[in-house]
Amino acid sequence: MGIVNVTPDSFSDGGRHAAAAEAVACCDRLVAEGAGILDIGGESTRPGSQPPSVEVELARVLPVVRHAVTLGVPVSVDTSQPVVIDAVLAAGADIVNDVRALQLPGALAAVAAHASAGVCLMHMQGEPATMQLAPHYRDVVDEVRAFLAGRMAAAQAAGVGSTRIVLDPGYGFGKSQEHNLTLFARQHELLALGRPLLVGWSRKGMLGKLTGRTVDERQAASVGAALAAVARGARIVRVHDVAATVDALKVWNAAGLGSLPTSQDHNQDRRTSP
Ligand code: 8Y7
Repeated sequence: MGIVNVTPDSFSDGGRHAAAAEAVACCDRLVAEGAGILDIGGESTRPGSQPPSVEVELARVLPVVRHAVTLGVPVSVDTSQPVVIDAVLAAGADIVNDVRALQLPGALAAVAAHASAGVCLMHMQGEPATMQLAPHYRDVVDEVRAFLAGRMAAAQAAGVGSTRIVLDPGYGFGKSQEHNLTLFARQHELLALGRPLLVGWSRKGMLGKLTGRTVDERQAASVGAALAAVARGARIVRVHDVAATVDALKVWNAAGLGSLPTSQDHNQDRRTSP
């Protein structure tokens, strides 16, 4: 899954049009590099950020979605807003990637109304503006698993069948370095929920903490994290550096490491798996 950001620094129309043109070019480039899914986002959810208005978010993403749906890969939109969900699915987007796991009023119904739409339900503690101030868990893996189970049940109750759902532990979203690493070490436990895992480590702060690299220097760390995430059962990796990640996964698969792990495989010794 290749990341396409449409978040101009400038709120002027000029900034918005420039950002849309850049995002359209980014879609083309990521598909050429081998992305299997595009993830288009108009809300920065980096720690400390405030959400834009729904109107601004929609004006950012809709023109990019209209282009992306012509490229022959599934299109995901990173949003929490029911109005945006409804508009992008009507425009032909395939997946809603919601860091708030469809908790905003009307979000479940908006996804349920489009029978073929998929959804990624992600765990986050708190909200982006404040989530990194004091993250706290009794047991991070148990709490993330219980949250995702609850959101999956809510989605199913609203009419979103389980085969439409993928789950995401939400690395970096209301989690300390220790929380992230504990969750990563035990990521395979989330496979017990019975749905594919989507994982995003690309260029995130914890890779900076591990390597001492600035955000622009984290490509190698991000590729390493993507492979490690796949080794721990991730089926979809959300990345900026698509070409490098695709190359790494080709080698991974050629080495026979590519078979899709199940929770049962992970409960056995991995070395004895066929
Ligand atoms: C994730 C995400 C971001 C993630 C899913 C960033 C929108 C922060 N991270 N969505 N979005 N999972 N599903 O650094 O980990 O890319 S934004």
